[in-house]
Amino acid sequence: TRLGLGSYEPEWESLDKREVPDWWTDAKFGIFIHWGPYSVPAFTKVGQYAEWYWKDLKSPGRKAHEEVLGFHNDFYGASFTYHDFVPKFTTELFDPDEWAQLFSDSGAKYVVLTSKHHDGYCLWPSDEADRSWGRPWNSLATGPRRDLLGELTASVREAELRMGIYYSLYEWYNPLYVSDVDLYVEKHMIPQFKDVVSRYAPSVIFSDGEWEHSDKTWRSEELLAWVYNESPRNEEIVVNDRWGKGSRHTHGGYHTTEYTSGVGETSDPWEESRGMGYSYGFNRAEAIGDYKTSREFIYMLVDIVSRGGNFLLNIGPTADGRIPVIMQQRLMDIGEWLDVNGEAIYDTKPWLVSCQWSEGERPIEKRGEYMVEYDILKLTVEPDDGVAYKEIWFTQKDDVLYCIMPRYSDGKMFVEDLTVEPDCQITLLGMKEPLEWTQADHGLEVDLPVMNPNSKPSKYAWTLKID
Ligand code: FUL
Repeated sequence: TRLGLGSYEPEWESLDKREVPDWWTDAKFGIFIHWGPYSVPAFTKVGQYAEWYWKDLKSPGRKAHEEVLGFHNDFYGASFTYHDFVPKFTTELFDPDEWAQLFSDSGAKYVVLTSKHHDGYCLWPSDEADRSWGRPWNSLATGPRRDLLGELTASVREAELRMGIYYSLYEWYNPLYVSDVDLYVEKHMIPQFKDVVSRYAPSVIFSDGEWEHSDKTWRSEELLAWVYNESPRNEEIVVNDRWGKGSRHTHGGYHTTEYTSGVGETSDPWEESRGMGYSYGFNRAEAIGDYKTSREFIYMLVDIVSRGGNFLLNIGPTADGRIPVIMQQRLMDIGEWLDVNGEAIYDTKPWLVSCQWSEGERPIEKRGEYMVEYDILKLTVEPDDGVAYKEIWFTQKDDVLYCIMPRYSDGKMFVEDLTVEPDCQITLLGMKEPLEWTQADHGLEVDLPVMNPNSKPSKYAWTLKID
């Protein structure tokens, strides 16, 4: 059902026939970046998303309104506007090559940067932004005085990763949007979108902010036909499913889940995105306890991949252009793990089941407005406290089955209900010697070498390769 290049009609019936290119489903792990003037105040305590600062400030009735307003007035003063943050968005320490190196070291295969979030501020020199806002509203003319998107795109490609953009369809306070959405789409959004896609030729478009209007209002079919038929990287370009009110999961490309771990997701392909704490934009009010650990991110990645998804892990750089060291550390740990175990992640497909449970059903924890999370750590390191825990996640590639184990039990590992060919070879990724194994009636028993923690081939999780 894959149509040829250049042959899509501006209608969902035609557009929805396009399959998500394989490179993306094979890549499994990407880095999301939320960065903009909101990285200056970088604040919310009762809210979740610090990149919503402007909206929280202006909207009585939003959960974080009182808090953000109070903080803003006390610290910056009531006459300080959101626009006044822009000169403080200085990015002087931004080194795109260093960032790209870090992303490459993390094992990620693609990067997605906010070209423009809901505040309308552009990280590239967008004429449309300046015109419709009636003031310079881009990072080359103000604040950083740099084409942040262009610089990062070049470095990311140099590091041989794919580069993508996040693009918000709506802009909270754009004068055109607020007064006449059709005019906004015609005069501002469509030419601006085509400009950013033509200039930087992204491999991924993460569209967002679609929920206030229908796909007809956004003219999404027309945009996507252009993307698929005519945009510079149209052969490999991947888009998500945020193109019109109520049409997620129905139209466009891959399905986006957000702070849900993709729980219950069955449709293929899909991608979970989330920050390292509770926010996408950097939140200075978060402390160490708000951040997930490296162990948790590695388990999340494995868990998502075992269910056929991709993981787009978000970082929030600071206004002066740093990636907070704690975020760097998480990324380095994931990369170290993938160095040894990546074979069981990249280019794999889900197996017959995603995991083997010790007992019971997967418990789900609900938290906050958006989040559906299960406490992946509790489930896996406390085998004796009576709750169900994941013993093994599965992935497969060609004729190889990978069993990824969050706990390393010296001596024996048992894979329930698994029958293998008598001549199969079983190894532990990162070690050369094949392992001894026995086929029992009710499953496969593998002898795991007794090792002290420092000589194990990786930390946090280990992979049996059954070939
Ligand atoms: C949401 C946005 O409103 C958030 O700020 C964030 O960008 C997330 C990825 O998408 O819908």
